[in-house]
Formats: sequence, structure tokens, C-alpha cells
Amino acid sequence: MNQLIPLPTSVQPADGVFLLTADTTIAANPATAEVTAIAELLAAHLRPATGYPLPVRPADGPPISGRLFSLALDPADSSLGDEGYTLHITPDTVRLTAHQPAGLFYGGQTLRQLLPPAIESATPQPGPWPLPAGMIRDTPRFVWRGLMLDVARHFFGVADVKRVIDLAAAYKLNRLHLHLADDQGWRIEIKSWPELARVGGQTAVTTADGRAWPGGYYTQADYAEIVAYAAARYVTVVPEIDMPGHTNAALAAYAELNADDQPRPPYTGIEVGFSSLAIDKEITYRFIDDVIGELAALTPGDYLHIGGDEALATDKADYVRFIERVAAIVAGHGKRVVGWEEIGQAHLSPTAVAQHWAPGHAAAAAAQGAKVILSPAPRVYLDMKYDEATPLGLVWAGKISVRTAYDWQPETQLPGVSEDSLLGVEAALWAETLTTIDDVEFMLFPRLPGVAELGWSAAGRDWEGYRPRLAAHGARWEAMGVNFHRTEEVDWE
Ligand code: IFG
Repeated sequence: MNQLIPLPTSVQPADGVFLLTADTTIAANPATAEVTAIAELLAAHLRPATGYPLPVRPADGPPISGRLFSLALDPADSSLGDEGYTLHITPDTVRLTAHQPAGLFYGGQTLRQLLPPAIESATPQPGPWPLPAGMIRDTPRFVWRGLMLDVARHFFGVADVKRVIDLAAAYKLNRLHLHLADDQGWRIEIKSWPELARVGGQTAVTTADGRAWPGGYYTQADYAEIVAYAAARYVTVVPEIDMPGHTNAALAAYAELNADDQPRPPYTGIEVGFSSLAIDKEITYRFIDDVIGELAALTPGDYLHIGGDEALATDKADYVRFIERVAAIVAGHGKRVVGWEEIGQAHLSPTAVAQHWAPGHAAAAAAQGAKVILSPAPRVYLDMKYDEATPLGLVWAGKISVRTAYDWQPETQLPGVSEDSLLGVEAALWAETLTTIDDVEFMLFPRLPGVAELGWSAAGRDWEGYRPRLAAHGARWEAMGVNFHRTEEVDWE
């Protein structure tokens, strides 16, 4: 029980093991569609390697053969909150209980990690399949435990995004922030402005080796498929349309969005801060209202991210006015506005969320009652190289070793911002230098689990306590086919 990531709130090992066997059945209680789906998802992770049928049955159905393996909701135990669970394993029973369904999903992720690494294999492996006896009670520290995937600099298709969701949800992350538009690409179909995807979806960043890369975009059906896949794994999708800067793709698609009514040429470099929507043109706000309206209708989550970073081509007073007007548009579509911390320069409602990354406006946002997400670039910008030998990635925020990404304290990151202003943490994977899912996995693993632990586990963790637990995950990633960086910082088992 000493290889779990994120570290649970409390772990009490006991003697013995519960053996998964061919006659193990999984009882769902109540056998609602949602609880049954969680049980089926867990069984789907356990069937390939074991070869066992692991049928899911209603708990109140006919007597169940073999020993009891149950997932049950406990409406009475509100102390477990929305995401907490208890996992009680004895040689004869596995009892996973939660107050809300998400807790059953998270208990299932812990249960996966209690089985040998070979459980993650897609093909039958020799057993046995022991679950160590003991009692785990676990609730998360922060409500926002996120990963941002930049699909604008380079496009990653639905299958790649589903893979990222699988890997993030396995470590109890619950927010996938999709950076859907930037200077180099527009990645989401907007029916009322069809040229955005048709033109903006054509391009991507030309990599340093001079290679041009195909663009791409999500149809609204693709986006809905991603949202549904994420929701089944208790991940909320947070879509971002960056504005007023980082907008060259939109400015190339529609001449009228430019102050001078001239379309901008498509851009495939990696400079930032040169583009701006036309702050004083009314069509800009019709455009934004249409885009946010369509995106909000496709997004069940509460949040809509408007970017707001690096608006160096926008006059400061214009920027403030723009952010305040767009925040009202977002609220008008029933969503909570999220923005990079520069939005702290504008007047914000207390329901707003500012994402800290570098430039120092988070305290101004928190002072207005807004909440803060921590994405400190020198810690969790996982597009930074591990070290000078890393073939991929940038260096502007410094090299980020596995230890650097883990060994910091969220509560002391922002002087002047108290813990109750903190919603949580989010790793950011910008894609200027990343073009394939292998590149994404290489930069995320082994660093992402550490950020997930900072989001879920109680304060007071340390590197020396974490490092040996991480060492046990290399074999799991090998079984999962994850292209992880075999850093020498960890003594892989
Ligand atoms: N900063 C830019 C990103 C990206 C990043 C690469 C933010 C909020 C540098 N803005 O981070 O678009 O270019 O590390």
C-alpha cells in the first residue's frame, strides 16, 4: 500500500490479501446507471490482464457467488464530500464506498494501483491478482486538479485527447483545460463563423527542424465526444478561446475582425504578443458572443476560459474594458469566467477565476474575491525541458526536473493570496515543440503525477517520501505503453 499516487489521506494496512479470481463479481449498490457505469469502467481496466469476466451485478440482485467485491454509495457519510471514498479490503471482501459517484471512480483508481503493475497490460498476464488488505479513507485537498493541453500550436485528435484523459484521470485529475485557439490555429468548429475552423484549422507551428505540420480541428460532434468521454471519468472540460491577444488565426479567417479590415496572413512561428482583436469594433463583441454562445452550449462544465494573456498589442485601458465586457458575455451564457492572471487588472466578479502563471496579477484578482488556480510556470509548465539533454520543449521558465515539478508548496506560492482563495493546481502543456502523443506522454510522465498529488493530497508532502512511490509507477507506465522519460532522478523498480 506504499506505492499510491496521489498519497491518500489515511492508509491502514492489514494482514492478508483479497485475491481477484475468475469467479469474482462486482456488486453495484445502488445499481443506478451511473454507479453501474463506474463499476463497468473499473472492470474494463481489470478484465484484459486478468482474463476474468468480472461481471457487474446489482447488489440487491440474486446471491452473488464468490467473495464480495462491492461499490456502494453511502448517502449518510457526507464527510466524504463530493469526491472522497473509503476502500476496505479484507481476505473475503472489497468494499468501496463513497458519498457521491465520483468518489467511487476515484476509489477505483486507487484500487488499480493496489494491484500488480501487470494489471495495466492490454493482454492476458499470469496472475495472481492480490489486493493487499487494509483500510483507506481518502478525500482531496483542492477541488481544481487540472491539466491544460495546448491543441492550437499543434493539433491532437480525439483519440490522443482521450488517451490524455485516461492518463490524467488515473491520477485523480478532474479538469482538462483545452487551449482551443491561438495565433497559429483555431481548433473548434463554430457554425456561425465557419471560416474560423476552415481557415484557422489549416495551420500549425512549423517546428525548429523546418517541418510544417498539418492543422486540424474538432467538429462540434468531436468536441461533444471528448466532453462525454471526460465526464465518464469525472473530468470537466474547460474550453479556452484566448483573447484579445493570441488571435491571429481568427484575424486571418475574417478580415472584418481586424481594426484595418485587412485579414492577417496565417502565422506558423512561435512569437507571442503581436495580435489583438479590434477592441473598438462592435463586430468583435458579436463574434465573441457567437463563439462563446456555441461553446457554452457544448460545455456542461461551469467554466469558460477567455485567455487574456500577453495582450501586448492591446492598449492597457482597452484591455481592461475588453475583459470586463467579455466577462459579462460569459456570465450571460451561464458560465463562470476563467482567465490567465492578467485579467486581475480588470474589475472581476467574485465568481471569476484567475490562473496564475507568471506575470503577477493573481493577488489583484484574489483581492476582488476571485478564486485562483496555480500554474506557476517554473514549476508546472511541463513544456519546459527536464534538463539540457531533453530533445523537446522550451527553456524560458527554466528547466523543470521531476523534483522541481513536485517539490513546492501551493499554499506559499503566492504571497498575499490566502489558501481559501486557491481553487487548486493545473499543469500546463504548451505544444510549440510537441507534435505527437508520444511527445505529450514524454513531457507529462513522470512529472504530471507529482502535480496531481499536490492537488489531491494533504499539505506537507516531501520529495524523499514521494520519490520511492514514483519509482513503482514506471512498471505500470510500461504496461500501459506510456512513453515516459526514464529520468535518473528516480530509481525505477
Ligand atoms: N506563454 C504563453 C503561452 C505559451 C507558453 C510556452 C501563457 C499564459 C509561454 N502564455 O503561458 O501561449 O507560448 O511556454
